[in-house]
Amino acid sequence: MKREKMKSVSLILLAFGLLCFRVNAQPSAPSDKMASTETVNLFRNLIKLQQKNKYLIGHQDALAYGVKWKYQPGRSDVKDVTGDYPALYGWELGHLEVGSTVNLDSVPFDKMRGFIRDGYKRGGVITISWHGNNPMTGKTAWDPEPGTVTSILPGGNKHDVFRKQLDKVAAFLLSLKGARGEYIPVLFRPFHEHTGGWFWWGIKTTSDSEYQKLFRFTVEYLRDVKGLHHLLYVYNTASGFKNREEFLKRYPGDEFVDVLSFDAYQFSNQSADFSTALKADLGVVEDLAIARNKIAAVAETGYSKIPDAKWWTGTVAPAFRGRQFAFVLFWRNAGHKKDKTTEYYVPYKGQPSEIDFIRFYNLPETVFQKELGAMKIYR
Ligand code: BMA
Repeated sequence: MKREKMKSVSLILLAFGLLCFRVNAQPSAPSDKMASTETVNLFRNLIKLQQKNKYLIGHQDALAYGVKWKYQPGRSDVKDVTGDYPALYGWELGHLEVGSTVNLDSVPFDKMRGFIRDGYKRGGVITISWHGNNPMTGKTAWDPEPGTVTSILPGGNKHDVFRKQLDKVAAFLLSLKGARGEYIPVLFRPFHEHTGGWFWWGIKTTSDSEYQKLFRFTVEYLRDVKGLHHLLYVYNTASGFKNREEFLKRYPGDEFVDVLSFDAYQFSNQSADFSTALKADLGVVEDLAIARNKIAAVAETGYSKIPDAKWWTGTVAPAFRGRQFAFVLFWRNAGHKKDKTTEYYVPYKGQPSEIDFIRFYNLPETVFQKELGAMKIYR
């Protein structure tokens, strides 16, 4: 062998060795050591996706309704505008825990199960949140009554109530199956925006250690008692944390979490400020996710009614560019609501930001259904 050739062969061997060492030193695996094959594959493929600086685009309740329509088979506002479905579908369990057949936004759970199967069949990813009623007072999730979390943890006088609620959540999640009888993996996102004070699990009423106990209890109950192994657990703060320490203040630990995320909404017309803040928050989460071998994500975002015609490529895309994170979920297109307010977070046909959303769709880093389907994320 010539000297030059020997040199390049040994360089290749060295690179291969280093690669093996990296993989062995930090294997990417979900927190649940018994996670199903599809769940393990989803976890690994989302890590790979974020390493390529690409991210899935998601929409809450995408297949159930949009602005001025409800329950039209196959329809989605994202599809009306781009010709493609979102890659990630967000669904919500609130009121399942009290035995209701429809969720807090009137989506029947039977229909939801069908939509989840439809999205999964196309190769889409499913994420589920839970605005559960306060188990102590029976009021809504937005009832920050002191003592709630203590009362539902083991030893508390509402612990049995909470366990029964988790049984209902487990039963629904266990009813999500694909064509081969396999469980449909779910990015489960309970007790979200916990650094805000508006929910019963939030900072106003729940200490850091109570929050950690609640999260750990929930994971252990679903995983070890109910035997669910198709969940990836999402840790989800509100926005505006200053640094890693603040973001991790209530973190239950790597053994209980797969996704590090936050929620951030734009409320004023200061799009540039929002973009800067979003970029900063995501930077903190990205660093932590890389260091801990976790998935990073923006679990909810949006600018209701999108009054800024260039919001997608002017505000969102620049905040996300070059960051390693796997997905972003835009909140629901409720349209005109019973309480007389209007909310929607992706454009419908004719909405002023429609053209810009198509530009956003065409960016190399955004992944919608067609591109995701070709990736075979569960294999
Ligand atoms: C909020 C609003 C509410 C909804 C809740 C739970 O942000 O969209 O209308 O009930 O989320 O989905």
